[in-house]
Formats: sequence, C-alpha cells, structure tokens
Amino acid sequence: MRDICFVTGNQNKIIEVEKLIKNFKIISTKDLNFYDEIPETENTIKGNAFIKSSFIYNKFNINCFSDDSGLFINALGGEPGVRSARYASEISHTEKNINLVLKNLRGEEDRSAAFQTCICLIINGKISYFEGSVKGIITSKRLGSRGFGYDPIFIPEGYERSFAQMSLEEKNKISHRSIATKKLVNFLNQK
Ligand code: ITT
Repeated sequence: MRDICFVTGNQNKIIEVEKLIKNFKIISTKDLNFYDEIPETENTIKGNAFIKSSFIYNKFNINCFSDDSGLFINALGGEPGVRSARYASEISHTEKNINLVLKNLRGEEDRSAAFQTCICLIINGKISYFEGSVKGIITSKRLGSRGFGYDPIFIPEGYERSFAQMSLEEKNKISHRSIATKKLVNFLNQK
C-alpha cells in the first residue's frame, strides 16, 4: 500500500478520514516527527489548505494532503469561517469558541450556517483541490458529546440531532469533510 501524509495536528480529523481512505496508508505529521504548528495566514480555507500541504511537501518531499475547514454562520457575516479554530482567542479553545458563537447569536432568528472543507492534495508536485460543505442550523445550547469542535451546536439540514449526537459513521455519511474526502478518494483511486 502506498503512503500519503495527512497534514494535520487534529487527531479527530485523522480518525474521520482514515475510515474513508482504504487503499493508501495514512501517515501523520507525528510519524514524520513534525510537531510544529504551521501558521495559517491566508483568508480563505483554500489558501490555508495550500499553506499546510505545501509546507510539508517542500520540507519532507512526501505526497500529502491537508484539510482546512470552518463553520460559516450567515447572521455573523460568515464568521467564524476561516478563523474557526481561533475565533475566541489566539490559542484554539473549543469551549470558548462555542460560547462566543452562542453569545453572538443570542436573540438571532436566522440560525443558518454551513460547514465547509477544502482539501489540498500534492502528489509529485501536482496540486489538486477537493471541496465539501453541509448546510445546517446553529442550536441555542450544546447537544451531545461526540465529535469535536463545533459539532455540539450544529444540526445538519434534514436532521434533528447535532453532529455531536451522531456516531462517526452517521457524521461521515453527510459531513463537509466526508464529501471532500470522497472526492479525494475517487481521485486517488485513479492514480
Ligand atoms: P489542522 O489545521 O492541524 O488540520 P485544526 O483543528 O486547526 O487542525 P482547521 O484549521 O481546519 O483545523 O480549523 C478548523 C476549526 O473548525 C477546528 O478547530 C474546529 O473547531 C472547527 N471544525 C472543523 N471541522 C469540524 C467538524 O467536522 N466538526 C466541528 N468543528 C469543526
């Protein structure tokens, strides 16, 4: 089986994506003894996905992909969006991020939002992008304890439970990341 590096410091993303990619062995950046945080300085998720993948590709000369994702809330003008990890403070803090979203949406009728993912793949220097998104609404309080990040406050369209109330398999059927990852898998299968 061929190796491919998933450039992420987020173990939850690896768990989700490993379930979907069968014919490549996923190497993590920890397997490369790389523990630094790569500064995400672009103002789009596509730009930040490129930063992460190109950094590791150039440093280790290894085929790799990264995922940059965010929660885009309509009533907040698309926030937290590309700043989802560091919405409430410069150091990523999930509880504070969720509290700030709930506070900013207090009294707001329009709770519509979308999770978006952009994957940047670099194979032998060739760059490809794969996108996925899922619409939904933001709850007024936390529901469920599974998943990660904003999962407890996001109910996908057509469902009555939050991502944090779903099993990994259920979330993986419909999530932004799974949509983008399935496109990546189709592409890799042709390689
Ligand atoms: P890497 O950059 O190292 O991959 P990260 O957690 O910083 O890990 P992002 O830069 O993509 O990932 O930040 C996106 C943030 O958006 C992340 O920290 C979560 O808070 C949130 N997020 C992304 N995908 C999510 C999901 O599937 N469910 C809930 N929240 C998610």
